[in-house]
Amino acid sequence: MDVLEIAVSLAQEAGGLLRERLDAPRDIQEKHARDLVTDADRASEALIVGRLHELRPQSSILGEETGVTNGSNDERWIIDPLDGTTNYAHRYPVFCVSVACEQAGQLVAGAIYAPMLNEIFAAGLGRGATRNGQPITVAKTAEVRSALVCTGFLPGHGERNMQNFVRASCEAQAVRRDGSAALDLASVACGRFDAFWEFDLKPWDVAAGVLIVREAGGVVATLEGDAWQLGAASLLATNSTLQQPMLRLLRDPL
Ligand code: 2AM
Ligand code: CA
Repeated sequence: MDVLEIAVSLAQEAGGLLRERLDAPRDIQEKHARDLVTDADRASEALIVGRLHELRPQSSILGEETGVTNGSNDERWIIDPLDGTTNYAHRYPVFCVSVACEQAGQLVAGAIYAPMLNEIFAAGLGRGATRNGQPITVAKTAEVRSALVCTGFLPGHGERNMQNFVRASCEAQAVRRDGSAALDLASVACGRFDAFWEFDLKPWDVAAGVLIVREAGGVVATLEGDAWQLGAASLLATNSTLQQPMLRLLRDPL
């Protein structure tokens, strides 16, 4: 299996586990105020990490729940075993597994699986992006007033994004706040959303989604308009045409 096939297979297997456990009684804890973790997050990560130890024993791993596992080569897997944990805890079916592979510091493969939507998004560097095996591209929307845009709020740090949320609500066709950054990026990649932005996301929230957006013809930048890189403090993903209009909108005073 190549790295893209591995990413897809791990995301699907872990997503199946999340789906199976969704209706069972769950153990839900707060890592920090309003930042949840469930037994399903941990089981999903254990499954993925175990498989990677078998399939890619020399690689490093960065997982949301287990942190860093150092390997001996320049390959690193970046995993969110359950993106959208708050949704999952409430049985709102918008959540996913995100698996990305980086080689020599470059994202080369990414997969996002949303089990309740039965959607697998995938991309390989230079190989395009797909949804359920079919090629996808970003939307052609050219004006903010025709755009469906999406954002998110980090638990406990919502104020920082409130003005942006108000501006976009006044100017765009509509704004969504769906609670899974990885799936929000996948939705930009397949043209459901025209733009997505958020502050302070972690590498595991976005690594796979950024590659999928880029391979679908979209553009990812920071909210300052700079080149985005893993660990950046903000992220704006658009269909490219809307990048400058969205940057202006999110900067302009009300
Ligand atoms: P999670 O469900 O994996 O925690 C919500 O807008 C997005 O923010 C989700 O992708 C969510 O991912 C993420 N998120 C929640 N808490 C976070 C934290 N403490 N740091 C970074 N991202 C977080
Ligand atoms: Ca998570």
